[in-house]
Amino acid sequence: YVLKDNSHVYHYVSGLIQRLWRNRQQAVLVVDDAASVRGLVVSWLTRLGLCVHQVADGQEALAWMARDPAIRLVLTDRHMPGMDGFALVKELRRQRGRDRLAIIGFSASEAHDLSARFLKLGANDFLVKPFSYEELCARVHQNLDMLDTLEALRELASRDSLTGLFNRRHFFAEGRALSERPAPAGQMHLVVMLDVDHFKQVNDRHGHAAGDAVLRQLGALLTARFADGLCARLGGEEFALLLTGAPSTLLERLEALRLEFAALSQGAGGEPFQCSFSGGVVGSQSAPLEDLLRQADQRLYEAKQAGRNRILG
Ligand code: GH3
Ligand code: MG
Ligand code: MG
Ligand code: MG
Repeated sequence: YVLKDNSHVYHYVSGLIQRLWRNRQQAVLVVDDAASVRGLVVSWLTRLGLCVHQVADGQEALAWMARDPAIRLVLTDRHMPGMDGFALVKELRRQRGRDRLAIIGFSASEAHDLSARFLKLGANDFLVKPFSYEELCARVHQNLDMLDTLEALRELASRDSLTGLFNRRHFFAEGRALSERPAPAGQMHLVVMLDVDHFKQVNDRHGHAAGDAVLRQLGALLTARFADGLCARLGGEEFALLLTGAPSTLLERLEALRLEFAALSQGAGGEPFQCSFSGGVVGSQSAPLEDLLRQADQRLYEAKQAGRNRILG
C-alpha cells in the first residue's frame, strides 16, 4: 500500500517537474486590450513557468510574431480596437500550421456562436471570461502537450533510426526547395552521394551488427563534420549531403572525412577491421534535387569503377 502510494506521489511530482521544465522553454503571447485581464493572465501563465509576452491588439500581435518565431501559443481576446481576435486568428493560421502554433481564443461575450467561430477560423480552443486559474492551466497544458506530441512525431518521421541522420523523405522534403533557389553569388548548391565500399563483405565477414556499427560511425562523423549541411541516410549504406558553398572547400572537407573514416578501427568488440567509402559530388547554381542526385550517383559509380575509397567531383 505504502509503495503504491509512494509511486503515485512520485509520478505526480515528477510529472509536475517535467512540466515546469518543459514550460521554462515555451514562449507564449497574450493579446488583450484590457490591461487588467492581460495582467492577470500573464501572472498566471508566468506562475506556470512559461516565458510570457503581452500586446494590446491584433496588429501588435502580428508584429510581435514576425519578430519572435519562438512563440508556440497565442491567447487572444475577441474584441479589441484595431485588429480583433477573429482577424488575428485567421491571419496567424494562414502563417503557421496547427503543428507549430496553438491558439486559444477568449471573450466575455455571452454570444453562443463565439467558440464555433474561433474554432472555424483556426483556434484550437476557447475560454469564456472570467475563467479560473485551473481552467486556464488545463487548456494551456493540453495545447502545449499536443504541440510536443506533434513535434515528437515529426522528429520521428524525419529521422533514420539507426544513424539518427535525416531519412530519405526529409532529405527530399527539405532539399528540394533549397536546391532550386538560386545559390548566393560565388557559391553553389552541392550534392554529395556517399556509399560504403564492399559493405556486403563487411556483413559477411564480421556480421550484421558490426555492419550496423559502421553505418552509425559514418553517420556520427557526418553529423559532426557537416553540421552546416543537410545530411541523410538515403537507404542501406548510401548517404547524401546537401550544402551551399564553394566546391573546392567541400572537396577538401570530404577528403579529410574520407581519410578520417578509413583510418578508424571498426568491429567494436570483435575482430578489428577497416572500412572506406566512395563519393560523387556535383554543384549547380539552381537545379532539381533529383537531377543533382542522379549526377552525383554517376560520379560515385565512376569512383567505384576507378578503385573505390575516393571522391570524384
Ligand atoms: P560497393 O563497394 O560496390 O558499394 O559494394 P557493396 O558490397 O557495398 O554494395 P552492395 O550494394 O552489393 O551491398 C550493400 C549491402 O548493404 C547489402 C546489404 O545487405 C547491406 N545493408 C543494407 N542495409 C543495411 C543495414 O541497415 N545494416 C547492415 N548491416 N547492412 C545493410
Ligand atoms: Mg477586449
Ligand atoms: Mg550501395
Ligand atoms: Mg556499397
